[in-house]
Order: sequence, then C-alpha cells, then structure tokens
Amino acid sequence: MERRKFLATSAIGFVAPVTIFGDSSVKVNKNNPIILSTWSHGIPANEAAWKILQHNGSAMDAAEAGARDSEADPENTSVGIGGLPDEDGNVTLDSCVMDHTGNCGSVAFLQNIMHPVSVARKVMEKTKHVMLVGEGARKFAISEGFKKIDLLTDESRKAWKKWKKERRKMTPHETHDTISVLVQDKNGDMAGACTTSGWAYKMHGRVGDSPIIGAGLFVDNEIGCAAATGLGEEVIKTTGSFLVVELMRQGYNPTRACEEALNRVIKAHNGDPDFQIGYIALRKDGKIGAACLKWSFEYALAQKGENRLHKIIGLI
Ligand code: SD4
Repeated sequence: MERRKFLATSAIGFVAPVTIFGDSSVKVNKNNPIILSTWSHGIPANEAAWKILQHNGSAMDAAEAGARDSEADPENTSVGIGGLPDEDGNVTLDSCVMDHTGNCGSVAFLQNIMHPVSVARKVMEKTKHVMLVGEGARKFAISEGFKKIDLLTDESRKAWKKWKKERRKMTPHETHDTISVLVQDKNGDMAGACTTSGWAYKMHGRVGDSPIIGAGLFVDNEIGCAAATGLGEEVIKTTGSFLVVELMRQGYNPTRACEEALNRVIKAHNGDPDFQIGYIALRKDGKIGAACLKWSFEYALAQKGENRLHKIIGLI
C-alpha cells in the first residue's frame, strides 16, 4: 500500500483510490449523511440524530441529539438517568463533544444533571475552556439553565444496594451501554459525542475515557472520526480514538485502524486482556469500521434511509 493512497471499496464493489492528508483530490462523502453509534441503544440514538439532519441540523447538532436520547433513557444503566452509581451510590457522569472545526468541550464527574452532553457542548461554545469537572461543572450547568435532578432510579438504587451486599467485582463490559455517536452531515462535515455514567460501582471520583478528547472521542474533519466504549483506563493509556484516526491518516481502512489500535492493547496485556474495548470509526469518504477486543460488540449504522444494528466478534 502506498503511504499516501489506499483503496476504498463501496457497498457495490466499486474500488476507488482515495488520497488523504488534505490533498485536493480527497474523495469526500457528500449528500449521503451517516450516523454511526455504539451498542443497541445506538438505534434510537441514530433515529434522534437523523431527525436533526433531516431538518438541516449540523453534524454536531445530530451527534448531541443522539447522545441525549440515551441519556434520557432510564433503562440504559450506563448513561445518564438510571446509570449505575459509584461505590458510594453517587451517579457521576462523563461526556464530551467535538465538532468539524476541531473545537471540543467536556464534563467529567458531573452529578445531578440529566444531559451532560449538552453541558459539554456549552463548555465548548460558551467558555474559554475544554473541560469542567465535578462541582464546577454542575455550577456551570445550573447557571446555563440545566435542572438539578436525582439520577438514581428505583432500579439503579436497588441494583447498587444488592451490589453493596455482595461486593462483586465488575468490569465495564457488564454495563456496556456507553453511547458514542459519530456523524457526517450532507456537507461531508463530521462531529461526535460520547456520554456515560462509566464503570458501575467505580471508586468515588473515578473518571474514564469518555470525557477525554483523544481517548473516548476524536474528530479530524480532514481524515475522519473515532470513538470508544469499554474499559476507559486502557483506552486512555493508548489514546485510543486519536490513534484510530491517526492510523486512518496513515492509510489504514477504518476497521483495520480500529483493529491496530486494539492490537496495541493486546500486546500490552501479553496477548490476553480480560476486559472489553470497542471502537467505531468513520472516514471522510464515508467508509465506516468497527472492532472489539473480546466477546462481541454491536454498532448501529444509519445511512440511505436504513438504520441497522451490526454485530461483530472480538479479535481474541
Ligand atoms: C468508561 N468507557 O467509563 C466507559 C465505560 C463504557 O461501555 O464505555 N462502557 O470507562
């Protein structure tokens, strides 16, 4: 494979050379919006995002709307209201957004606010900062009109009390509904959002990859975007989403880029990691990819009037 060129195969088998690094010959996917998100909650998230695109919303508007859909779903035990709490019973939320201009915003360890993704967007648009955490993030949210609510539901409180009695070791794979949404709008511009309540029954104060730009999410409007789900600590150690985008820049196709980022994790764990990481990736020419370390992973893809769940099997 030439360094500056790679082959992209479309669904009908057409093979076209694509050059990257911002060459004028870049084949940009236009008039064909794409929404790619993690897990089965990606299906309703994609629907919410699609509605925004239909009304001429931007990729950023759509990604935010998709993430908000999961945040408002009390049955999703890894995101927003109903998300499982930390070991002390506090629901603490992490989220970030990044748009096509490279602007980004993030909140971490945010409590009592239903839509951290929208607070992250406000951080991006209304402050000079990229990231606000904890009480500062909550104060900022309230000053922006967000309502203070109790994020523990009867079900999540019951689950936490049961866990407290048993003190069973949990991994993020057991509560794997963190939502990451990647969008390319009709102009070919890209944006992403990522939102989670993180690792169930984590230490109080723990923050994962989801609010860390470059780890849980990265968007480079010249090349593509990527997002993560799974064990945040290991995603942070490898700057996972940034790595996937950089590998696409080097010519890896989206799935191979996700796989190569995971290979680094496999190597660091002597070939046998006992946790899950999943990546999704969307390249500027509209090609998508995904990969996961172990077991299986699902992603939802909305394109050309279809919104479907796809299942893939782990690399090891
Ligand atoms: C975290 N990456 O906080 C999140 C958890 C997750 O699917 O994605 N679960 O580490």
